[in-house]
Amino acid sequence: MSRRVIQDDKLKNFINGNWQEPSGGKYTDVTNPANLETLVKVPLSTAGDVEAATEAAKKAQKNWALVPAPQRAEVLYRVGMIMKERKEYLSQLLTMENGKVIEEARGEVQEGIDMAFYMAGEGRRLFGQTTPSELKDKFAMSVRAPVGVVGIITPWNFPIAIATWKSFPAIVAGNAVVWKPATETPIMAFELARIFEEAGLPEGVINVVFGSGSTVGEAMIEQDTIRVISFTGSNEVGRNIAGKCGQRLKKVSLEMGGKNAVIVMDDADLSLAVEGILWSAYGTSGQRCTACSRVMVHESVKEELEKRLLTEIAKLSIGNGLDESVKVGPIINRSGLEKIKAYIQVGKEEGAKLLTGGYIMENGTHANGHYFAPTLFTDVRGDMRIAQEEIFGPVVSLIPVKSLEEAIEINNSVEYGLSSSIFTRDVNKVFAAQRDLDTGIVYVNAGTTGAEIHLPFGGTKGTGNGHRDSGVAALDVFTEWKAVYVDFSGRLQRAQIDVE
Ligand code: UN1
Repeated sequence: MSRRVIQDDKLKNFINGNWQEPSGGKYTDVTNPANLETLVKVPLSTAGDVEAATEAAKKAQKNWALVPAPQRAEVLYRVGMIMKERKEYLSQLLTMENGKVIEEARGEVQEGIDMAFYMAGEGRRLFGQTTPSELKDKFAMSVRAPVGVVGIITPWNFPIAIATWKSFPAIVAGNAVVWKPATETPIMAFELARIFEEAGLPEGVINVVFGSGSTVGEAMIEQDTIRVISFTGSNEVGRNIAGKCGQRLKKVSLEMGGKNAVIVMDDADLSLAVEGILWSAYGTSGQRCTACSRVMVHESVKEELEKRLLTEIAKLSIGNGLDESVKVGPIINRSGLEKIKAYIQVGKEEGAKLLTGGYIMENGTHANGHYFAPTLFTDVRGDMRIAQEEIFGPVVSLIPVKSLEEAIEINNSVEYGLSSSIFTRDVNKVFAAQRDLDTGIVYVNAGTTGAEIHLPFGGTKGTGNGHRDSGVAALDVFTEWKAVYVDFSGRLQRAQIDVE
């Protein structure tokens, strides 16, 4: 399986349709977090490589923008078809480089396939508006124009899905792309670039430059030709990008995580709530921006929920995600593990009660990978750090509450606003919650994960800066609105003046 990805054991950049070594000749290892095996080497590219990619994109974009959008879309249909044919192959590689269990890897690849077909459909829409002019014999409309060259920076936790959320709308709208994938998970980027190549995307329309944020990411910001940066990753890096892009009047779209909560009311179907919490908190080992990390539980069902969660957590099998029976895979790397461990200490010091987990798994086969035991704290207060900060691991804090109002207030008290959920059978509570929960995504009687690609993905406050990935809203990031007025009166008509 891994042989096919190896180009002399080293991945190459994809610039102007050519597979190229990084100009500085530097590489770093890509490690399977489940067993610490080296999979391949990934380039650590230079600013010069970014410049070459940007030049190629600039040249290619001029012609690409002139290809009718329905034809641009056909490339995406072909990309979707190839991804579908290769779904199992891609999923296994994804599990190897990222660690997520194979069932979830298949789900992520499917998310990319869905995005291909959805955005291909946009090739025959890309709707603008026509509207009456205030003057006689004059026509008015708005159209979406490509921005030009766009930069995308994608994370390791959804290395193929998020890449499709950003690159597909950019491409169908007539842009060319410079893409920096996360160095932890470059294999999905390599595979997707190959698929674009096979699907017949003209050279230079997508360019992949592997490397660090501090070199490749910064160089992308420096390039004046790159007019948009679309980034998913940490809040700290996102703020840095936003500041620098702001100075350069560069459009920037950010998605930077969450501190997502499930609310369990006293009338909830508790079995369903337990399933929803388990799936959205411990699935992907908690390494989703949308992962559930807080549960506001009505005090009257708190003990019962604790008991049921503990029973189910004890049944979770933890290990290499290629094994179909495994439910929880590894953490991406050592520093991820250490960060989670540090938060356990913080939680204990703050007075939270640790019910289970809380440790790095270092015995038996777990010693060969980066595994963290699924963890449950209870008697947590909404203002504790473990209930406020993003941990990005399999750690849940149960926060007892007396009412829906209190739960909503605690939900909204964090810096982030990505996803939230409520389990209740009361329709009044459902509608009040969907109105008052200050997050970009709200679920009713489901966990906090599992957004579908044809709806907007993103959030409020520290989660982003007002833009959305996926859905039709993604087109707003990668297009400029152009207002077009056609005067067919044959004389000079002055708006606001020559009106009767
Ligand atoms: C992410 O973690 O950044 O809604 C993406 C979900 C997935 C995407 C998560 N469809 O959980």
